Amino acid sequence: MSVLMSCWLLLLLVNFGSPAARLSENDICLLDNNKLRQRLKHLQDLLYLYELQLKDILENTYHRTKSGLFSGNRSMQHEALLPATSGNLIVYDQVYNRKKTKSGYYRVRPRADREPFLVYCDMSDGGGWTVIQRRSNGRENFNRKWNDYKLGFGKFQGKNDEYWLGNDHIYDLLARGESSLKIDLMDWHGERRYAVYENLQLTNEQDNYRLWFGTYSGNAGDALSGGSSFEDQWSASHRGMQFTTSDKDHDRFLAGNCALESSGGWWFNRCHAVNLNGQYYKTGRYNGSHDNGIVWSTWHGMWYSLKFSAMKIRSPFFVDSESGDGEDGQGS
Ligand SMILES: [Ca+2]
Repeated sequence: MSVLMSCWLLLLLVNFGSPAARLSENDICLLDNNKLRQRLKHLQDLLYLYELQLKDILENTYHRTKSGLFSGNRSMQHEALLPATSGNLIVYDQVYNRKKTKSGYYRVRPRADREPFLVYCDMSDGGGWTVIQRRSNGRENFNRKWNDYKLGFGKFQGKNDEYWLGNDHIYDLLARGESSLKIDLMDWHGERRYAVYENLQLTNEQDNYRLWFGTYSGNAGDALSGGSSFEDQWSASHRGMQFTTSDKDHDRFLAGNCALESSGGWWFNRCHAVNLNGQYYKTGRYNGSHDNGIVWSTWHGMWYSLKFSAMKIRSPFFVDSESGDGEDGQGS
């Protein structure tokens, strides 16, 4: 595990370094000090996250439980690590019992010292997904403050209910081990796109739930990284950003609070290329003083608000051998 992490860190550092290496000396002189400082901050954020992760790995036994998944031979020790309730289905149970399990709300308990909570488990689309965010009808108000985003809000009953699972819950789910993020999107013509990011991570509340994610794949475009140009990435990449709400400003927009302008809590930079917690417009294209819709900029731009979004996570070690049944219409 630690070897894997080291190799990935190396790869990231190389990637961060490569744009500068391609620039001519003249171009490098044109980069102002501010941009260079921001890039340094990015690298410091990375270093900080990896120090946290390394500490986490050294203090826990994730490597042992993961290797157990592949052996196909569950030891008593492995059994003892399974949650006591109907389960955190992301990592363990569904690998073995998925055919018996339908999509729906399940009570999970990623941390033994915390109360269990309800999540929607999406067993279509390959199965094993824990849905951490959903927008589908605009009934839920997402323009909320820090504490609501921390603890979660919305309804956890019907399969079309809207909610934010809560930054503390998401943090606890992600702390169990490496997770992939899949984002399902749909526009007002019923067209669907998706984006997958490897290795989704959040830091804890002390660090304002700073976001990290790895390699992108999908057909919606890599909007979480801010866009294709260096300028766009500098101002709108969500990588390494802390969470901001209307009452707690941790964004990089010095003249104001991005959450106020964008009508929801998110990992704002100055301000965003993605905001899935924005205002729900029932028209697609919208106008306004701010681009505050449900935005995925690399697909429909900043002035188109999507009809549907769902953010969902699962272990990258999930054995994905079946196709989804598509019962929620979220499949790619
Ligand atoms: Ca600000």
